[in-house]
Amino acid sequence: MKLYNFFRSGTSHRLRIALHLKGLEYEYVPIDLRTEQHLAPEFKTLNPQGLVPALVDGGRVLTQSPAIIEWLEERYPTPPLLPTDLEARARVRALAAIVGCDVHPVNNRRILEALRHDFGADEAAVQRWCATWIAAGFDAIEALLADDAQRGDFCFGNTPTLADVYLVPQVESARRFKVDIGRWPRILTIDENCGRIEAFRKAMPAGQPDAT
Ligand SMILES: N[C@@H](CCC(=O)N[C@@H](CS)C(=O)NCC(=O)O)C(=O)O
Repeated sequence: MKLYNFFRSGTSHRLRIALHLKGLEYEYVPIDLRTEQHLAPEFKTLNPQGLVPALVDGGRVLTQSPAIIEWLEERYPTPPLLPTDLEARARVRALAAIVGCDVHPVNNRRILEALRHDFGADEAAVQRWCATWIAAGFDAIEALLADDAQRGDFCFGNTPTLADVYLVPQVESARRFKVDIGRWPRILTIDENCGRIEAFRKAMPAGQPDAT
């Protein structure tokens, strides 16, 4: 498999975590968002949306990290990233969706570029924008975690699930935008617990070949 991705991209980061948790090898193909390689015609033949990540498996091109991660889960079910119980699966997916649907999309590079260039936002305003949506998502996740009496060391139970796969890159991004994670003690502890697992460590932005 070939993973077209960027070290600092949260969606790439979450896909790398899922691949490593599944014990799958891949070739790392860097696509530099800083030089807008993702908008070049060569990359757009893989993903017409011009967004990373894209995963190429044989002749198949997969795009959209939620779809790719669900595909991995179905194609390589062990170890599972979702619990077996139906309600539990919905809960884990809901936690992941807070990040995947409600926090990450509004803080994406192209949104921030539009704020800067089309709406006159300076860096302080951009930082405030990102911090606002991160805090809204993290407040909700923290409340859901507090409400789960069965919870162990992770977002759900005692092994990493899809929810942790989404959460950890968002915590990384929050740190980059100077958001104090100490406001959400359960999220902070989960991030520390994930940091002890090799799959999460291997996926960290700082350790990727294009990290500069
Ligand atoms: N929903 C898509 C979003 C992908 C996405 O937004 N990727 C970001 C990096 S995290 C990107 O390529 N941004 C380029 C840009 O905004 O210009 C997914 O989950 O794959």
